[in-house]
Amino acid sequence: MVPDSVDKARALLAGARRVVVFTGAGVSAESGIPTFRDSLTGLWERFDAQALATPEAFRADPALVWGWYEWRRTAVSRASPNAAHRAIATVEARHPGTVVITQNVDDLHERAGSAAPLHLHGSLFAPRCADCGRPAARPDGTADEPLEGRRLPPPACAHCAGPVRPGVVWFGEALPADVLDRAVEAAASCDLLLTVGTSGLVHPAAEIPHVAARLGAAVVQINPQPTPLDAVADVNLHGAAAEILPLLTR
Ligand code: BV8
Ligand code: ZN
Repeated sequence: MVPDSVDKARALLAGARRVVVFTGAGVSAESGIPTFRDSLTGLWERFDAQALATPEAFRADPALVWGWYEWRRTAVSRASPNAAHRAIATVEARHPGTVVITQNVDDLHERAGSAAPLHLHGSLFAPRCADCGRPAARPDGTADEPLEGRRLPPPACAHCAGPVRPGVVWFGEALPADVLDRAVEAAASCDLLLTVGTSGLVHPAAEIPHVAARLGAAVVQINPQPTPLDAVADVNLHGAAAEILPLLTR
């Protein structure tokens, strides 16, 4: 028996002209990628976010931070997209003009068939020089988990020999302005925004669903837990993305 809220969400999707799908770490949870805030698996529980996801941390201990990101890149490379990523690619195929906006730094949307997701927080696969900013070679192979601080010295930039850093947006760093502008523009002009697997706590990304709601879009949230985005959601589907999203695209 499908709850009527799923029927309502399905009807909103069927009638939508311009769809935005906004995703967070929860959409990759069923691919085995730990989220940031869930108990037990949350990445931050095992490592102190402020100790690793800031420019200061990288300057203080580049090998620890590079080691952690290489471990995460390896985990993503060994993972596969799940039914949620595939259902999102189905939405894009059925609704031309759909824009996928993700806070995630993995490439699982792309590997599931999403054409060009907007990565608000960068990517594990786009390292760059911390000094001159030039793109660096995409690391290949696999790095073991840095056990309690095992360090991997970052590669040196081929151009200026500076340290190569992960191509992600750290706390205290500005989001890429062009990407954020395109994301806000998409949210402002959509008539349906699906927010999937985000705690809605990290700004300015967390503003995206609010922009859509303020400008009249319907908002459907998919998350097993309540979040601050409950306040703007027209439909709240409490459950796992890999279970619920395929119900919407059936
Ligand atoms: C900036 C890349 C200024 C790196 C990340 C006080 C108030 C407001 C803001 C701030 C504040 N204090 C400080 C700030 C600013 C700060 C911020 O927002 N802090 C928060 C924590 C309060 N923001 C910044 O620093 C940003 N920059 O403000 O710069 C500036 C301006 C101009 C010039 C210079 C500077 C930069 C923020 C970006 C940080 N980088 N990631 C990396 O990945 O290592 S953030 C990180 O958190 C990830 O990107 C992650 O995606 C993101 C958000 O988390 P979620 O994706 O939502 O994941 P989370 O684990 O939280 O939640 C998962 C959800 O999934 C849960 O709700 C769970 O219930 C659900 N779930 C679980 N399983 C499933 C599921 N859902 C569906 N299905 C399932 N199976
Ligand atoms: Zn350089």
